[in-house]
Amino acid sequence: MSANNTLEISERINKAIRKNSTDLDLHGMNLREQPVAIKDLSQLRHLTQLQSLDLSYNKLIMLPNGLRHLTLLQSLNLSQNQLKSTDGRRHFTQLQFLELNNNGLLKLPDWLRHLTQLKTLDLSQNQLASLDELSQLAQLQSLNLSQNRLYAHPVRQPSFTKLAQLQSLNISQNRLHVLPNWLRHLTKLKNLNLSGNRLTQLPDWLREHTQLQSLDLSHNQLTQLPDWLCEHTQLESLALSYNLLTQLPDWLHQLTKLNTLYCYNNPITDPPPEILGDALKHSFSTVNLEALHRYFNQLLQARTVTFYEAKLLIIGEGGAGKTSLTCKLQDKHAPLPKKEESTDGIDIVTWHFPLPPECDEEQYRVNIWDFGGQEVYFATHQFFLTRRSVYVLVADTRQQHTDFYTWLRMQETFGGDSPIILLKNRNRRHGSRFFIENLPELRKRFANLKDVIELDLENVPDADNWPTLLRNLEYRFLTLDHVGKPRPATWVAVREALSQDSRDTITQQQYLNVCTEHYIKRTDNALQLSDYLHHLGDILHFQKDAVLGDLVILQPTWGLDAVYRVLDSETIVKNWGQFTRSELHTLWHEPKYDGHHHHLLRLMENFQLCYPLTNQPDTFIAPQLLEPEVPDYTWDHEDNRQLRYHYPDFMPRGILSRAIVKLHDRIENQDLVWRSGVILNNGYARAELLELRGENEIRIRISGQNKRDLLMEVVKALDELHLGFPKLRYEKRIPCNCTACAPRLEPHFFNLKDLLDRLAHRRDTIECNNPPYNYVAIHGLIGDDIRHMQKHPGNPFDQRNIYNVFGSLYQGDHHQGDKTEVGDITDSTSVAIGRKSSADTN
Ligand SMILES: Nc1nc2c(ncn2[C@@H]2O[C@H](COP(=O)(O)OP(=O)(O)OP(=O)(O)O)[C@@H](O)[C@H]2O)c(=O)[nH]1
Ligand SMILES: [Mg+2]
Ligand SMILES: [Zn+2]
Repeated sequence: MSANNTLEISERINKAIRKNSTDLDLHGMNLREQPVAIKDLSQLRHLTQLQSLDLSYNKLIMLPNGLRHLTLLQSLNLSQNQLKSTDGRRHFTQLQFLELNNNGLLKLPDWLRHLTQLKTLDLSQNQLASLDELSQLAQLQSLNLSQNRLYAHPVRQPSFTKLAQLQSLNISQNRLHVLPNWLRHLTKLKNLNLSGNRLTQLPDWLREHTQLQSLDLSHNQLTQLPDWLCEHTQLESLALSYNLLTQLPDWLHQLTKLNTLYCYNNPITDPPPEILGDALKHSFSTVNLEALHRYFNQLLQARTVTFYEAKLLIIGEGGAGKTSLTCKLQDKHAPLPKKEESTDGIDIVTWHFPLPPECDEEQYRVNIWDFGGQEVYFATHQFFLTRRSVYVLVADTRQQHTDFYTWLRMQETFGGDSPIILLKNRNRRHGSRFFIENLPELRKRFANLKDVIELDLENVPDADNWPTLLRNLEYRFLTLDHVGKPRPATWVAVREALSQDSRDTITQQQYLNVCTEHYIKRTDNALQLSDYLHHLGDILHFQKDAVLGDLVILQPTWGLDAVYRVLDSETIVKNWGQFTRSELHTLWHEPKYDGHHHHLLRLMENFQLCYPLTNQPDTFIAPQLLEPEVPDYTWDHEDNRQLRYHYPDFMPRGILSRAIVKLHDRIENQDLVWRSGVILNNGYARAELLELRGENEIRIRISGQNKRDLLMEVVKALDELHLGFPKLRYEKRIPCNCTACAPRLEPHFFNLKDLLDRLAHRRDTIECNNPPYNYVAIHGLIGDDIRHMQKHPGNPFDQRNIYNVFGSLYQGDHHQGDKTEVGDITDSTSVAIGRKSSADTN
């Protein structure tokens, strides 16, 4: 230490003493000797107000003695000295910032243990191997251990469980081959510098460190990044330079906060160099993340995966064992449900089964819809009998009366070509065997009926046929048409995101946002996907509905439970289906329904389950629950118009109650309506609609003036309803008006289609079926119901006419006589109706 130096040191210290300073800077003063020998340094003890002291860049080998009096010291810089070891006990109890870097420390000073207020500690560039002294520093936020001799000792590891505040840790350049275990507990870390070690992989427990905002992995020997890193969505900066990576993984685009990415000096081939550009040329250049996202985006869109997901619908009479089957599919050892646990409405659960190894995915996801078997539900259930699904019809063998024909007709009507497995439950080996007498006939008639399996669900998993049932089910699922078809990979990402979402509902906008996040940016694509998921039973989204279109129901049971709750309500049943808005508030009292009552009501209206009374505010009727008894009413039998809808083999439930909902504002006095009939009144004419289940018919009579207008209104409503049953066979029948029939209450009825066929073949008359078998003029039967004749819509030069008769479209040319049915005009509802009724012939 030169004389000059000594002078300057004492001057600075004395000045600080005079001024009662809080700061003192003695850095780079060449302080070298044994501090006890420096008189001036011992003066430090008078600086009792000192809060900040800089002794860096000197040649101290021990701490100056005077320091121990500086009890208010908050910041102490001792970096760049030669404090090989540090002596004694010191009590810097207020110390918050301590720099001990670059001192050649072999061991941490013992007094570090007591620095309980310490927030920042720099220990870099020493020769430390052990860190035990740090384990009590509960306030520590930032710790620099760069350039030491740390190694991951397998046994002797400090416990850092108390370092809960630590946010920044630098352990770069320590020659670590693996990360030390003590890092595991530091899950609050935001900044972690691991660069310049010898890491070949990252430990799985680093997955928990999801708060990380910056992670420096540069200068290691990583060959690939672990996939779980995609969960570190807080990451803003990621340094990967100087490793052995060949690929940047596509999940990087999920790190939406990432703004700085280094990848210099890696043998990366994917993405190609064109995408990474400068980032491969200079160590200081970062990856252009926008370009990278675009690249991944395109890749994702081009990439397709196969979707393995479908709906299983379990139908059958009450108590047949539907829920039992559902339980056993999910867990073959599950106990059977109790008798009193009859299913309310519909339960939806998922079941997974493993896929063969050659498939893209590991598991097939089945959404099981377990339908309540009580009769009151049947009309409503129909809405959920979807196509492109697998069905199981469960029959209890002890009940001989299961009407297989009706069940199978219903399944065919609503399920399209979906396969159905018939499960004969409770088929005790030694009990009474039951046979389905007409099974061969049923099989012939119903192509959908694929397998018949006899089983005792009670004995599952030991029941003989249980493996057969599983095999059959799996086969049916794997051979569904839509399954295994490639879909954009983005769809899977969205489906995953939605199924992770625990909310019951989200808005359409929120749904679109989820899609955008997963690179489905166009609204039409997003809606196409929601339609698909709606079909799979994953979600409910009635896109086209004015009220419901904005709501994406992520948990279908959220909506279904609410709807069935109304139909099940004792009060509402007792009130013959009448209820008020305030009763709904009581029924839907849970917070999950808050703010959604209008949606749920709309859902019910959408399913044609209820209608509002026009003469009583906030009051509704669920027509399925109306009084069964026919009320007294008068009817004028003079000069009625009649039309009947006949269902030759199967009449679905609820057609009339749904027609009532559609036509509710015409109901006479808003009260002339009962479970199987209604009287409509438009001020000129009255219409009587009756549902005769025994006859498989809806019968319509009109009396009064301008009968045709009201008839057309009724026909329009019914035809629209039938559009929902593409496989339903029905015919429209019109009464004969011959002299023999006219006076009769039960005239002969012609099938409208036969009449039109005859006209098409230039036959203007038809023979009545009642004696004396009069010939009747067809134009007289339907003449004024030919609503309009128009030119062929597709070709203005085509002179042939289009007839619309009771909603059925025909085209014909009177001069040439070649009248053919219109089947290929696509864009009008009435044409579609014509096509439906033409299915009668098929
Ligand atoms: N002993 C015996 N009992 C059975 C068997 N299958 C079902 N059960 C019982 O029959 C009762 C009705 O079965 P569920 O599975 O609830 O019938 P479900 O078809 O779901 O009935 P709903 O939900 O009312 O339509 C329950 O108490 C079952 O435990 C069987 O194979 N053997
Ligand atoms: Mg059940
Ligand atoms: Zn007749």
